[in-house]
Amino acid sequence: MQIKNTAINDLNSGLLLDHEENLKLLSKKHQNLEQIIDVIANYNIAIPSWALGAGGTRFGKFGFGGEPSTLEQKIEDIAVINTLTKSANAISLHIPWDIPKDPEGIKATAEKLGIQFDAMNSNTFQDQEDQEYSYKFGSLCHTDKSVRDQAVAHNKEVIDYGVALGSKSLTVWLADGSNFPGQLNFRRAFENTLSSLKEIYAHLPSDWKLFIEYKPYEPNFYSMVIQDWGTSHMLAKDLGEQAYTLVDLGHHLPNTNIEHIVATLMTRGMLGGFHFNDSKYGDDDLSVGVIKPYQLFLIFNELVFGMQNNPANNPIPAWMIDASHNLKDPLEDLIQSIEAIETAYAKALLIDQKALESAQLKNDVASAQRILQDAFNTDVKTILAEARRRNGGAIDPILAYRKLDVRNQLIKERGMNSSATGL
Ligand code: RM4
Ligand code: MN
Ligand code: MN
Repeated sequence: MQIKNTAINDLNSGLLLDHEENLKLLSKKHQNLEQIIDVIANYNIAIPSWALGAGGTRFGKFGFGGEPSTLEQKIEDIAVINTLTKSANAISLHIPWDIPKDPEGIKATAEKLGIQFDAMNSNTFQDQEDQEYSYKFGSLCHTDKSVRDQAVAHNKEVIDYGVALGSKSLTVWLADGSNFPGQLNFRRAFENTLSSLKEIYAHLPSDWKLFIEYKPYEPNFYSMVIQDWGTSHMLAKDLGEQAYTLVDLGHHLPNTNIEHIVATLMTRGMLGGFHFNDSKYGDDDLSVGVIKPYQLFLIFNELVFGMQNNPANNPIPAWMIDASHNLKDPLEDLIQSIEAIETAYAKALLIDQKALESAQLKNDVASAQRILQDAFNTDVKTILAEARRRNGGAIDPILAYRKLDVRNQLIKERGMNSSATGL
């Protein structure tokens, strides 16, 4: 299903008067409003190919109807999100969940719909039917060299798919670890992982980046080989200049100060990518901003500061939503996540950095807090709406999605029982 621009214009026209009034009020208050609208209008977040259908838990899965069952349909769904929000112009593929069997054809479909290929993701956390060795006891860290070789070969293959599609990065997330004390020799597992990663890194085209994602627990509950940002950073440093750490918001123990991690990585130019989601307990993969919007704002404060004060040349991170949808329509959920990310970003851009610096230098704690909270408490809905409108997107994307009856159209096209690949 494709949404026509005229349909969006029609829907916008009913909201335009109020919107313009709000915009006038806001521009009286904020001198740098134009600049902020511009940043948000140029901001894009990649959508993972595995987040367009129903996510499940180990207890079950409830379908939505009209889920995309092919890669082409997944790209079409992302194009729907992008047409409404103008902020999701890329797809991130997980191999082998989404193998581009005809890369040229897929590339052409994506191009036609204005979608690019973001980071490629390898999968050595599940066994596939045709696979010779099992990853039950790990992949890149495995005690058996044949298993490690198989996992390395898979990652190289994922890079090759990415090259054919025009992607520029590979994200490696490993489930490797142990469930029981004594099961794994930590140091041997680390060294095996490093040497496997070195082989993968050697296969990386010179204009590619390698992102190393960390996670403290799950699926292994006693130890994970890449448990934290420090381990990821050590591996990336040993690999070379094209390797970076990737922060997934759900991959921290409760109450971890993630904004501090972001700042520390950026001082060394080592923050390569970001996976957005929200959580109450662990890797819950809830829609972004539903539980801890203030934390997200504080993270964006560090990102904004890091990008504006960047002696270590941290590249602009690769942004991706890594959430799962058990209850909400995945497309509505992704639109809500995009709005939450852009809300935090716009609020962080409203922070009076000069005033904050002067409060910090004077150790004026109360003022520092007030400066942050003034920005956080500003309603930025109009900024987001204006950024979308200028790009031809919807003033209110969820409302437009519902008025255009997208889910029912998709069910008509694809049937009630079509289901998407993924977790
Ligand atoms: C992991 C991790 C990876 C994602 C998989 C599906 O917990 O977040 O980024 O690819 O889940
Ligand atoms: Mn992730
Ligand atoms: Mn995760």
